[in-house]
Amino acid sequence: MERLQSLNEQFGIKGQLEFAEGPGGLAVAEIRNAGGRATVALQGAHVMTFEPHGDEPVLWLSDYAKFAPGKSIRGGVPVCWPWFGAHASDPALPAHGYARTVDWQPVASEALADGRTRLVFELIETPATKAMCPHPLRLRNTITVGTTLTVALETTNLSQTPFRLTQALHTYFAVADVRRISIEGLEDCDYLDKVEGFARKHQQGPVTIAHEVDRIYLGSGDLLEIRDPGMERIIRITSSGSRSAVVWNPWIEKAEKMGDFGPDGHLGMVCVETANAADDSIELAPGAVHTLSAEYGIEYL
Ligand code: TA6
Repeated sequence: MERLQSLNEQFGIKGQLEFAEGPGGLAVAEIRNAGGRATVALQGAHVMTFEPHGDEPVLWLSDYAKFAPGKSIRGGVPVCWPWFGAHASDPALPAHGYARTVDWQPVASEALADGRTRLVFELIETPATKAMCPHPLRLRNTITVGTTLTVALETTNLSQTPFRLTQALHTYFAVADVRRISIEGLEDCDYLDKVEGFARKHQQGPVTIAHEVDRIYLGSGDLLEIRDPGMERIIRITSSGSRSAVVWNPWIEKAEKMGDFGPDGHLGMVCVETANAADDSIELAPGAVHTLSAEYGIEYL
């Protein structure tokens, strides 16, 4: 692929960052350094894998994920933008927007002094994306890899009129057995329960999973933790630019219907999504910039 050669000449970092052909022929950026390693598909600027050096993967990536142009990848860190969930007025538009299924362009790379590797992508607007969202916007995704992974989504309103944005880092985390984990940090938050028609409820204690869970938590803080006794670790999620968090596990029936989880795939994953959703939508003034970011790290129990 000539494109890969050109990308490596422009943004490659010897021994740290290389562009290559990935699964399904998708172009990927392979990042590795003393702290950890990650693989990022250029489609969707989609972090597919991340593991700190010598540790188990932090992100879950389905063994049955479909890697094809225009198809969202089941796992990793899908970018939901410029809307989260169903489009507010046009049901024909794709759920979770289009950012995760279109091509992005690397625009900068850097070997940081602290040993981490940084790669910046910008979404490539096309007539198809402009047809779905005519409002002039710029979207960048800055990915920083070391012993932790940081994903920072920066939206700039390029027009003279305000834009209302909803979005999420729809992150899939690898767990030993979802039935044994607990998610801490959402205690006493209200949430909208999508499984029960978006009924508004109140979270008592840590979140546990024993059936389909699909909840938008409101007023969430900037530190959430997934306590996983099976892997004897805590996954720490430190966020900024977000006051809402989504917790999702499709459970058995819905996972089977989706077709890219595989047998019992739902048991090894949980989505804890850093979002601007529901009441937490963002009104972007003309020229304004909003950054939604999350840092993922682990601590052993
Ligand atoms: O974030 C949870 C959710 O909105 C669920 O309702 C489910 O639709 C999930 O996202 C996955 O959506 P996808 O379009 O990636 O299959």
